[in-house]
Amino acid sequence: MRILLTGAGGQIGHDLIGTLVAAGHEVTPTDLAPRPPSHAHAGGEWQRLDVTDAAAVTKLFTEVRPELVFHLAAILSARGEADPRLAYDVNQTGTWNVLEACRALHVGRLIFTSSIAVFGPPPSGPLPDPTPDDVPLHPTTMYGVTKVSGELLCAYYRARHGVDCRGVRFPGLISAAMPGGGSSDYALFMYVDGVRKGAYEAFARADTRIPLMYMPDGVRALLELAMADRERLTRTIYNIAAMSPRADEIATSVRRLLPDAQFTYKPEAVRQGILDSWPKALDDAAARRDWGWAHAYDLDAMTDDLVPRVRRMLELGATLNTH
Ligand code: AKB
Repeated sequence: MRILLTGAGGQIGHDLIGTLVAAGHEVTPTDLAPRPPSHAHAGGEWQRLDVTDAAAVTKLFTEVRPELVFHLAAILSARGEADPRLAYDVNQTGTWNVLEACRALHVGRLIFTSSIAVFGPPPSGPLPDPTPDDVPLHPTTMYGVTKVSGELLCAYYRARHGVDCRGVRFPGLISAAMPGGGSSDYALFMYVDGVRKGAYEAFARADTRIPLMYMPDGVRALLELAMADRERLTRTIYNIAAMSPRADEIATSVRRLLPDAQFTYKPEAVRQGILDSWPKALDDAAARRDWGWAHAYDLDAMTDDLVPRVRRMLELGATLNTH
């Protein structure tokens, strides 16, 4: 199958490209920046693409003629609060441009990556715990606002133009790869700095609890949803869940493998505010029912797999900064 990825230089692209290439697909990873060295192993014919440039999106889609598109390009929550205009351009206009190209060129299927950031505390009180798919959406970030809009645009293009758009609301994703401006990054840095420095001061409180997922589960969710029969899907966008540990529970899990690692907590106002606005856990019953979604990794299984991978990544000289 001919598959095109936008935003392939990010954390999801790092693992998704390799999986698609290994499965024998003809993959075109695209991003604004050249292929990062961390993605060198993944394969595919890398192309430069700025999703905010409608003409460039149409031109590349016309050349590649993808049958399936994974739309990953996005400015995440924390970076989006620092530069809301950029977040609006990439997430809102970029999604519009990709949907328009899919409509005009009759792309078979589009996978949209939404996020728990679509949720926020409703005026009536706290979010239900766990939070189901259908609650009023009150995002507190520009990232969340544009993801809500992207979800609605997907449903609109599907109903109005027959574009087979479907998507997941991702929890915070954790993997041995460079994260990019997310509020959930504290969780990954507990592993990275736990390994390389033996210590990490988290920008979140010890009792912070949000939905998290290990990347192999996240990649599998995208592939399973992409291949699911349309007739079985009762929704356009699905909650998917795996685990919801508190920050200090992640520390305990990491210390099983790194007993000397020290974790301290110094909440930073903006990112803590974002984290507190998100659900503590997601109800993903619809995904489990419609397309058989089931996570494989709980917290300790993720830790056991991830710590050696982070070690290897650091030995290979990856340049990760602590945010
Ligand atoms: C972020 O922290 O902004 C992202 C997300 C949860 O969508 N990782």
